[in-house]
Amino acid sequence: MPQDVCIILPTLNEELSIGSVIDEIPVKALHEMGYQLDIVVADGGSTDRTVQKAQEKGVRVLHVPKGKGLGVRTAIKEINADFIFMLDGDFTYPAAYIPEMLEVLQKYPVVTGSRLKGKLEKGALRRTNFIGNHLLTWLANLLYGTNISDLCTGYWGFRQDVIKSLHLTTTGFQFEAELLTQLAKHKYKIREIPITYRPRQGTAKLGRFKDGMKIGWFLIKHRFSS
Ligand SMILES: Nc1nc2c(ncn2[C@@H]2O[C@H](COP(=O)(O)OP(=O)(O)OP(=O)(O)O)[C@@H](O)[C@H]2O)c(=O)[nH]1
Ligand SMILES: [Mg+2]
Repeated sequence: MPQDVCIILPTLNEELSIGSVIDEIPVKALHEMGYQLDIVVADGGSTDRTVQKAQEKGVRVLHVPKGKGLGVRTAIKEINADFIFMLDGDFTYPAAYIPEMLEVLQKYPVVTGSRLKGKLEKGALRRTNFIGNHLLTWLANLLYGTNISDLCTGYWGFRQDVIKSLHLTTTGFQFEAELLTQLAKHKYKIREIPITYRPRQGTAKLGRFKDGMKIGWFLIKHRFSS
């Protein structure tokens, strides 16, 4: 029986990039591998032409509440697929790694694309984000006993039973940190593959310093509560 793969693309005003992200998904290769594919744009209320661009590409659009975490969580609840992927809609993460990530998911419950083990294209990660991500990753490993290299990556793949077993509550950019804390709590092993990270098209939604502090505080608070 063919297995299903769902790819969730969270978007907020990504009209410049969403079409290229969808075009880049290796549909043919995935079909040849025997997978059925569901591409879902989880749109948090774009006021530009993101939704129209996605519809023109013939993919499913879910209108989700604002906030990356809340948007992806809402999409996950509506999805039924053996393997669930999440990658940003700003063309920073090449979708070409999905077949390789699916191979990893045959053996591991979770796979991420690590930018810091891979290649950062010029201008892809600003110096402050680079340092902040290293600090937050170090803090996460220290507090949760994990051994990851890129906490804030936006490129994740899960077996359905795994993602649906996590207790996820965050609404915004702490979502990836919550994924890690929950995976660590359940002792799920995370496998990383090195990826190339590209500069984004369009404007960033992350409020750099403020969101970095919120992620750090989230990691600390959840380590010492219940
Ligand atoms: N559904 C939804 N998606 C969002 C929301 N905010 C941001 N996103 C999407 O989440 C992804 C990550 O947001 P970015 O602004 O790229 O954050 P970032 O990757 O940390 O920052 P950059 O390095 O500047 O790209 C992008 O695809 C956004 O369009 C939201 O409120 N709802
Ligand atoms: Mg981005």
